[in-house]
Amino acid sequence: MKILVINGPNINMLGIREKNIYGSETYEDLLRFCKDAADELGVEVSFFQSNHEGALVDTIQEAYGKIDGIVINPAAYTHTSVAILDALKAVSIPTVEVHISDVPSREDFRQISYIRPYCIRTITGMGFEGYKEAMKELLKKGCA
Ligand code: CA2
Repeated sequence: MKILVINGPNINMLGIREKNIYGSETYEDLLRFCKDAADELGVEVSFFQSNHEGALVDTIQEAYGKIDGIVINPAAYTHTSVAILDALKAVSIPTVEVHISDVPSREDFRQISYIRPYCIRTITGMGFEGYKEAMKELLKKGCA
């Protein structure tokens, strides 16, 4: 029952700027929130954040055979990265896509998600709570 929470570029800057969009809590607050949620749900959780597309791909590949479910917020790479989609397909680990902000109500360029077709669910606009919801979804589907 192991879940890996992956966050993409600039998520480590949460709480510093654009508080009106992403809230005032920091990346460390997000980690604490996810750890508490995982404890409550009885799952093991690990974390990875990077600003580099290749590092995200490497981490997804390394999860093969070790991780039961992935919660991923690829941040800006959501809207550009075929490489992250291909990595998820390659490892075939059940995955939920999460976005802190309400992406559907934002700019046109954010409306494409390359990973969405692969993911079992996409959660947007729930803030940190979306990560807990994603873990619950993986549990519900018997993935983790
Ligand atoms: O809503 C989300 O979670 C996003 O994945 C966040 C990304 C954005 O590119 C996606 O379209 C939606 C941005 C990550 C955080 O960006 C920050 C920018 C300034 C200050 C703090 C964080």
